[in-house]
Amino acid sequence: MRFDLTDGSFPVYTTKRVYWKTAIKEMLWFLTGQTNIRSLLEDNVRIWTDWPLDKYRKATGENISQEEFESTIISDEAFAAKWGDLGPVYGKQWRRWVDTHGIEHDQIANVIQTLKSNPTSRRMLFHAWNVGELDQMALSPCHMTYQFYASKLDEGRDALGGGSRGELSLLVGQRSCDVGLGNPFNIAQQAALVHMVAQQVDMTPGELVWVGGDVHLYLNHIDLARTILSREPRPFPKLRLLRHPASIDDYRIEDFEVTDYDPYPPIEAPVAV
Ligand code: THF
Repeated sequence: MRFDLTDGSFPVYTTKRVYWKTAIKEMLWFLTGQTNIRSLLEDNVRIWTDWPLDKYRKATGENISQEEFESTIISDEAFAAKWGDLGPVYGKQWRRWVDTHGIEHDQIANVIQTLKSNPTSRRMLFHAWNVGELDQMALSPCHMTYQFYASKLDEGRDALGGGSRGELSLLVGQRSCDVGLGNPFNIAQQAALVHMVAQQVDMTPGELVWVGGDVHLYLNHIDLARTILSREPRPFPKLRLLRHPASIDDYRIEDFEVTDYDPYPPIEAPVAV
């Protein structure tokens, strides 16, 4: 799939309401390098609870409710450390990939540095599929490779407007995609990432190109899919960043302003664990 990100276009699907703030909060959480669901829950994001909850129930035999599990994660730091961590998932690999010499690599900082210093590089990517650590992850990464590409570098700052150095695009390779629940989130957050990184390197957003490997619809999402197919898509909303944070680490959810979002009603569906 290809999504035009020029002129502030922000591909949040309209055929059901997508909770784009939750999706962006998840992206900001990845960028912090954290892998514990505690800070997500403090931010009222509950989309990762099912996996630690399932593990807790199986390990203890206790049939604790989701609400009680979540409130204990928030109130009890030791409990959160023991039961809220997902292992070396996205945030760890993005910001602290450990190589065979024990050296940590901040893949995000490296990409941004290269976009600033050598934007024709063919190595501007980060990857989450750390083969040696897959067995420690609660869930192996679904979206894996993020490769940036800068074009229109020679058009001069005035052609693109706003003193832009060029146009920034992103190619995402995703091995596994839950069409009903995950994909609307993933597309919105990946588009948001292009807007953020472009701002950090003085470029303008170009295109999000998304490649899915195993793209599946769960059987208990059939009604959701039928409803979505019965709806005529509306134009995508616009995204504006209200502030110019000093670095990729300084974004807050309040910095994202989405306008002209006119979705159809939300559709609830269960997530497969
Ligand atoms: N596993 C499966 N089976 N599907 C996924 O989409 C998925 N993810 C993450 C990890 N494993 C996955 C978790 N991401 C929702 C959204 C994203 C998720 C998990 C769940 C979800 O339930 N969304 C609802 C409500 C959101 C809310 O609580 O506000 C929705 O209607 O959008 C894909 O990365």
